[in-house]
Amino acid sequence: MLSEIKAIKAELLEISIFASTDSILDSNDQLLSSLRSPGVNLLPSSSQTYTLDFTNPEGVAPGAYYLITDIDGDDAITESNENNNLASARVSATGTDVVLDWNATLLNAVATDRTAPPLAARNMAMVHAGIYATVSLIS
Ligand SMILES: [Ca+2]
Ligand SMILES: [Ca+2]
Ligand SMILES: [Ca+2]
Repeated sequence: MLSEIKAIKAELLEISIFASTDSILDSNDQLLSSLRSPGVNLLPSSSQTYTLDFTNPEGVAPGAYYLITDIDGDDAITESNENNNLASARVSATGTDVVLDWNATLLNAVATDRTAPPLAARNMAMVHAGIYATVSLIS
């Protein structure tokens, strides 16, 4: 992400991880963990691994979420490309199962699409009928 600049010698590099219902970082997303690493010294095309520990905060319900990593969110490092410092991956939160994941995906789709309540209710009923039929076949 930061390899496009010739070399990085930063006093402080900020890395943050957020939980989001979509792959877009916005003010509604829950900050899970962040760190400020002193003494970063990267050469072009080199990399460094950082570990951020977090537990599910109380505001994050079980289900599927996107983890979004934001590097240099406070813009302490000047780069030739400031628009490639985010990455996201969809994960299942601790304590979830496939039904909760499907339900979370459904709720995320409704929230992202801003589906009107009558249509959302119909869509959710259809998805849950499908979940019930699928789980019935498995068990
Ligand atoms: Ca978001
Ligand atoms: Ca920057
Ligand atoms: Ca960049």
